[in-house]
Amino acid sequence: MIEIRYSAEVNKARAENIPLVALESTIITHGMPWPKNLEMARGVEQVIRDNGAIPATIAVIEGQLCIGLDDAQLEGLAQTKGAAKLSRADMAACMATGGTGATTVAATMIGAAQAGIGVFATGGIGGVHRGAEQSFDISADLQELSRTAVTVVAAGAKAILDLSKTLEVLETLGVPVIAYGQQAFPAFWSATSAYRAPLRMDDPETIARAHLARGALGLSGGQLVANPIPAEAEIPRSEIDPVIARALADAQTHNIGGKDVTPYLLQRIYELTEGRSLTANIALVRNNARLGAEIACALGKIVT
Ligand code: PSU
Ligand code: MN
Repeated sequence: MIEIRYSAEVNKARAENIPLVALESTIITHGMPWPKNLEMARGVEQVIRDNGAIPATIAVIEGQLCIGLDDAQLEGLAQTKGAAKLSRADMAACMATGGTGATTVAATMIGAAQAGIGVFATGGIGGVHRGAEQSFDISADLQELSRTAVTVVAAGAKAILDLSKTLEVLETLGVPVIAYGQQAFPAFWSATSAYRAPLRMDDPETIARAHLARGALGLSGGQLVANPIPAEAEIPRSEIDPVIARALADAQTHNIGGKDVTPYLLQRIYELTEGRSLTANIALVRNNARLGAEIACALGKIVT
């Protein structure tokens, strides 16, 4: 029988009506190197607890969809080499075959929705890759945002993507893109980009109300909250742009394709910045976790 397994901490939160925030696991297995990935995962969970909510890191472990991981599971996953990267297309297959895999933004949204969790915090979403007019490489995260009613807090889309095309596709799909506290759409390692976000909100309560208003209108799909990286952690665009260009060129030289593109680019940028991209990445995920917890708490107050 295929079933959902809740961690003890998540079960307790469900029983006591404490707000939950979902977290993805691909960022742990494919987004950051060991052992920083484990340190990040533990730290981000703690940020959520410190802000009045309970974290639910989502993954498929030996065929079970796990909503919330205990510390041993978190450590095990962080050390697993070759864990599958699961999106909408492969999550059910992984469960059916008893496999172990980490959930991307798309798959984490599906897991969160199944568990009745309305808010999810991560680093950056997948999007439209540069050169997509040739490669057709568009992340399934974008479609998921248009289908599954979860509010996703991210630091915009990674600057390795084509931000303009990513915003266009989100608009086509009817996904609200809400910049937090500013008008510019943030670009992951940098707080701003050349693009305006279509919407702006300045407090968690408004975001929570907008989430509920979508439900009241019967709209499928979630919201993307684009929360800029804190100023002190930012890598200026003038510094990160040439690094991104170099990483993209290397990906082409080595013929990297499909699911491997995003992990390859993140690893290459990590090497080229001598670890600075990782420090910034951790700072922005923590910042998103805090906002995610605030939105979850605001949602809890309105609903109960
Ligand atoms: N952001 C990060 N690190 C990551 C990812 C995003 O800082 O590892 C992952 C997320 O899980 C996201 C996925 O859903 O990359 C997108 O992959 P793709 O482009 O193959 O859809
Ligand atoms: Mn892709």
